[in-house]
Amino acid sequence: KTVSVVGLGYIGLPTAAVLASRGLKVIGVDVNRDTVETINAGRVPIVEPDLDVVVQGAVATGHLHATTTPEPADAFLVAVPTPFKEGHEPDLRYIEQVAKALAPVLQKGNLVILESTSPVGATEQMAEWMAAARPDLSFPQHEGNESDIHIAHCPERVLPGQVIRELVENDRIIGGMSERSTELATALYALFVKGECLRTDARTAELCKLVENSFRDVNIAFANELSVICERLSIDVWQLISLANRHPRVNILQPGPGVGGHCIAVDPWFIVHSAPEEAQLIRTAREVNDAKPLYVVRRIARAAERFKRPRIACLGLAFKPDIDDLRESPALEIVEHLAETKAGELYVVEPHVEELPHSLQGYEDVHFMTAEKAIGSADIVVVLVNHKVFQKVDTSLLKGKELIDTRGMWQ
Ligand code: SAJ
Repeated sequence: KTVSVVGLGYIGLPTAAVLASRGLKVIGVDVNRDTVETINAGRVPIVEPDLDVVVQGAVATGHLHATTTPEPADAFLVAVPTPFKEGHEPDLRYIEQVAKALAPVLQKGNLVILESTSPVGATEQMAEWMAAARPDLSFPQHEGNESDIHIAHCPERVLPGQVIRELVENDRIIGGMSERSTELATALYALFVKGECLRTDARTAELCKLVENSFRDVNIAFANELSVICERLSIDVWQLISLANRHPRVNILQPGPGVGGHCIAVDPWFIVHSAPEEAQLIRTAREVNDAKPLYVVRRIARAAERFKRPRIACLGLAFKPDIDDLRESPALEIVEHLAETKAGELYVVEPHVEELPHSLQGYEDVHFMTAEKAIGSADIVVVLVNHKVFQKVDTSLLKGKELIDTRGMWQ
């Protein structure tokens, strides 16, 4: 059997490589020629632990090859981005492009799985785009219907940094547009998933993925709101949370400088967009989390008022601990803001990257350095990411410095 994985990014490439390592013939498709060439050379264009070894093996044994033009296959697995447009409206243009690009190579009996995190109704919409281009084939219309093409939504749920392990171990939601679609998709995932494959319909699967990330967003917003309340009341939020969490039914998450990444800060908006009147709490949580970086900036500015030429150490730029991913990072947003407003001399530390990101280059008073050097020379020390390497820093260096610890690392 041949499986084609369309979109070779953070989800598609690991999935393609794992399928290939199970002995299937895998055709990877991506519009980016560089990505395709890199993969065919047995290398990986993204940073993810263990991915390089799996891809290299899959290419070397001939089980995985990448191309920019779709080829016929038995099953297609679509993992392309679903960003949002102005006004938080979901942007399905990449799914539409894939649907139109795959339509010509579809054959009777094919299974098409949408893995991209999508608003409710996107899987049906994808089927409609394909059906419009292939009037000679029948597509599932409603539950239980027999059709030439089978379609399912099986949302990805892996945590960046743990992708290879979670791809295999996590349970999967399998939401077919028909019973037969669910059955065929379950059989495909059973080839490499050790977790349980849980069956449902496509719309429930779509909402389920959005709800998982919204659950986390709402809970982080609760923690972030507590941190702001505690600041007003001069109470240590970290102690408060650890005490409250000793209750058997309380489990408060950790406050931080805001919520980053491309999932948790995006997906709740898809729910808000589908049900704007009803999704009150989910919308407010997004607003609370989005407001946190500027709150931290104001707090740093207040501390800086005491110094004539404040020297500020900023520890961490990544969107969460122990990764090198700076995209949609609240830590980076905060430092960019401090640089733009000339808040002081900025000593920026990010041990997981080689140099300052573009957005911070060209400022006279922004310097890239090690944690020890930054803390040693600063008046104000701001913890933005609780990287493991920072926990090894000698905390006696902090003596006499003003500490703003957004992650509670040294509290
Ligand atoms: N964060 C906090 N406090 C916490 C936990 C997280 O401030 O207590 C912040 C992090 O620092 C980060 C952001 O939230 O900025 C998101 O980090 P995360 O580790 O919670 O999640 P992601 O975005 O890396 O991955 C999530 C996961 N979803 C859930 O845990 C419900 C992952 O399983 C999904 O596959 C992924 O989104 C996705 O692709 O949708």
